Amino acid sequence: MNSDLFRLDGKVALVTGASYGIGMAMAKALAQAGATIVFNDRNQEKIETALHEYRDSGIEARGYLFDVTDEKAVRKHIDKISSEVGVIDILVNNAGIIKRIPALEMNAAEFREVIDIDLTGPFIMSRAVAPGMIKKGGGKIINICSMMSELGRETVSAYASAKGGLKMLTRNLACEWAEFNIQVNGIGPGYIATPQTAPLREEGHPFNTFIIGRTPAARWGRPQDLEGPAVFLASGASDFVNGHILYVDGGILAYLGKQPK
Ligand code: NAP
Ligand code: GCO
Repeated sequence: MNSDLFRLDGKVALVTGASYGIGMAMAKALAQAGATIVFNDRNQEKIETALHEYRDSGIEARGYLFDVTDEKAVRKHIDKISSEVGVIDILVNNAGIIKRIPALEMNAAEFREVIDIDLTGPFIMSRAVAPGMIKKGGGKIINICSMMSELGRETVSAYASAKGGLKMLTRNLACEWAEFNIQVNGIGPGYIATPQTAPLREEGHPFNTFIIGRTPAARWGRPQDLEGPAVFLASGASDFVNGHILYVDGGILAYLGKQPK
């Protein structure tokens, strides 16, 4: 096997929402594999803080201020990145939000906001970077899906609808863009310890015990658990992988649940 199969030297990788959490962990891994890292956030202060953290890790990342749902701003910044850094070879659609509200209490505006960021945002981003990838002869798009791409649970109807849709957007774009040597795949993390899940991990929160019991690996995932899967799907090692969602869940989706003793 070619030992450079997992190397990303000379590649430009844009990871959305990578000022902390899962996005930053994946971005650091892509950088260690040789990629030049670009990321965005909606908050300049968070971008500045993240740049220091990347620099402390020996990574000269570039941060850009734009919202993934703002099509005009996205197109403007993709052009800006192309001229300032280079044409994007790897796009990781990581930016996302969740609203944990029972469906009977959620209003349409709250539902729409989650769909807009978690599903329409990845479409806008993918649509903006694809022309450059096509001109360049190919590229990699990685959509960050979820357990909720496959399973439901109370209070996350908008999020599950978005992440289920993101799974199918991944498959559809994979079908449309494979002829251009663009591989579109997904990563479906299990329950990962980040700011997004912090409310579920508070001391004594029943969900904490529940998730440990629903995870064969019997632990919360760490952002670092996603580093290898991200490098794999961003690299030449996955050139014949199209439309696949790689679940990184400690076995949750394989598990009916702890059997009674
Ligand atoms: P997080 O800690 O909440 O971080 C989300 C990131 O996305 C933040 O940097 C956030 O920036 C950014 N973002 C949100 N909306 C944005 C927008 N409209 N435009 C640009 N940036 C935006 O989340 P995480 O836990 O790292 O999760 C990252 C991704 O993995 C999400 O798509 C999430 O759904 C998915 N995921 C998470 C888990 C988990 O257990 N943590 C499991 C499966 C999937 P701001 O600070 O500006 O909001
Ligand atoms: C929740 C959690 C999950 C995780 C993740 C699981 O409230 O159920 O936030 O949705 O974020 O998506 O894969």
